[in-house]
Amino acid sequence: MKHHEIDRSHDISQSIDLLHENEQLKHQSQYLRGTISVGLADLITDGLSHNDTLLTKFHGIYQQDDRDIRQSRVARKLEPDYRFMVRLRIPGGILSSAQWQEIDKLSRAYASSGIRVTTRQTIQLHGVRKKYLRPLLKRLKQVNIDTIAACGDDSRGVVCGADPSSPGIQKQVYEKAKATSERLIPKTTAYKEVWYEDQAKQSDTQEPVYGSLYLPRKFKVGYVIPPINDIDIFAQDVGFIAIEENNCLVGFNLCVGGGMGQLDSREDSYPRAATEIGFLDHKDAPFMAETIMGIQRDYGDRRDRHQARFKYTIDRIGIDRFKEVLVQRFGKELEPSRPYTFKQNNDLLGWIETPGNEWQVTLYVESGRINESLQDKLHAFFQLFSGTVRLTTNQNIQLLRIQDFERLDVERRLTDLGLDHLIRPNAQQNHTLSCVALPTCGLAMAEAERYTPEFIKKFEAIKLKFGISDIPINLRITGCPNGCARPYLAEIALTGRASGIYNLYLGGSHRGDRLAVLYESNLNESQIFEKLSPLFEIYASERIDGEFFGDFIFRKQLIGGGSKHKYSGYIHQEL
Ligand code: SRM
Ligand code: SF4
Repeated sequence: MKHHEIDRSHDISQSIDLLHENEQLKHQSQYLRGTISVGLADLITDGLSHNDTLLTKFHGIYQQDDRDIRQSRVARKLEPDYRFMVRLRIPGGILSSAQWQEIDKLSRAYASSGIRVTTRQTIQLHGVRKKYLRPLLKRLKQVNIDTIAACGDDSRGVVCGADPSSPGIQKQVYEKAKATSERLIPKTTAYKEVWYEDQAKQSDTQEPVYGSLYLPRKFKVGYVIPPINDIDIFAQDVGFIAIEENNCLVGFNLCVGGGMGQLDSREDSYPRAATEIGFLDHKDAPFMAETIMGIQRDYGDRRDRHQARFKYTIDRIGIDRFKEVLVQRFGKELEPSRPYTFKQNNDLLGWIETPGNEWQVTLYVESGRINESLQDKLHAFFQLFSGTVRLTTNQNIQLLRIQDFERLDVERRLTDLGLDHLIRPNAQQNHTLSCVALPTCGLAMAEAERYTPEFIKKFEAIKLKFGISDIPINLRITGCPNGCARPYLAEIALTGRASGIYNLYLGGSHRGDRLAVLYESNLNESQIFEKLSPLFEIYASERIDGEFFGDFIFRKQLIGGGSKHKYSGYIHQEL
């Protein structure tokens, strides 16, 4: 086999009828067309048919309804208040100022609740009416943005970390992330047909890599540049850790099989930290990502969607067998992993000078939510900003490539607009993430984004009581166990179980290299603080200088064994 050929020898040979119904739907969808166009033309309902809502996910579009008013609409015998969430594809989170300004304009014209920066460094526009979907996507196209594969059983937005101290390496790694995204996105012409009404000639082989069944489940790829593990590399299905030598990018350490989502109700469902399996030349990274995606395509579970993520495939076939298949398909062995160090998994804050007399500054955005008033201020700011924008996987915005002579001017404008406080959030805010949850997320069991400001205030008050308020603690809150804010890598995490009730996880690290462990289930707010207070008290008096909370309770073995995941030690020890 030639090095870059795709081996389809393990193509699905099982009878389609035996597979999960979503597999049958994909197979019959004519490469993701379904009847979406017919549904868009049907103005009697604001929604799409059930099957089409599954297919639009592959196009980056989710049908949702406002859960705050769901019951009252049912009582009035009205259909749910259907609206769509549109997730953009922005590999590596990089946007020009002009692109930002257009997204800002479009969100005002077509969406209902501002802009949301996601934990995979892209933007979601919520509350888009069905009739506005096409106009929105056509306008996005004009600024070279699409939404293909932002959701669905395919390779999702490829994320990319940042290292401002080394812009050359950062640029190279970003180019890899972009190339990987282009390589892994579905090639069906259905997207153009449905959204741009462009009747491009259908090629004979619509999906040379995916085939008609696409992947068994979502698949996530990320690139990171040590020492900043901002993207949480160990949460990715496939992770590339940049290795530089003498200021040159030489290659990547490869991690496989990370994933956060779990079902509390199933013992065989668990978060998994990716396993580091070796080193590869930087040129091979996009092909490696495609090769691994091919293995998941062919070996992933297509009957049970709860066992279909790549992490379960790896655990089922075994890491050694996986490596054998990988080497066979990749065409060469991996080299042993090379040394690197992670220092943190949150964003670098404040003004940072980058080589070449340029600056970057990070604007903290609470839970990634850009509400109307913040959006207005940013609108005014961006009209005079010509640099580059980077969305971060910690839901923040970084302004990049600010020339030395522009810095004071940018700083003054941020201050005049009342945005300077975003440059200096308090340490706890910058270490807190939460997911969207209610009212839009159909899977939310408890509040997250809307609850976070109130929770942080009380959390900080308890920290103050024990004299540890100046020590940031990685805190993550999600409205359900799916883990969209990567809670199982936090020092303290709450995952929603029911309204006001959360599971409490403890013991992740500040570097994102150790999984947290379930400490207690089904706690309300006061029970959460009752559990945390004695731990904060011991931490305050017994910690070693500079020791973070997660490391402390891990060292002291204060965390129980309630978690389903098999490993709670460090994933990566410095080589
Ligand atoms: Fe997520 C499903 C929001 C990052 C694991 N996620 C959802 C849905 C689409 C709910 C649904 O299926 O109906 C949520 C839409 C809510 C809404 O109203 O907007 C949703 N996920 C998000 C975002 C917006 C959270 C945020 O606050 O930023 C993130 C968008 C990322 C993006 O731009 O692509 C988001 N989701 C993640 C991450 C974090 C990551 O990838 O780094 C994870 C954990 C990593 C992983 O995939 O294992 C994650 N989301 C899930 C899962 C669990 C998957 C699993 O393996 O079990 C679901 C549920 C599912 O797929 O069935 C889910
Ligand atoms: Fe929704 Fe759960 Fe993801 Fe939060 S973690 S956005 S509640 S699916």
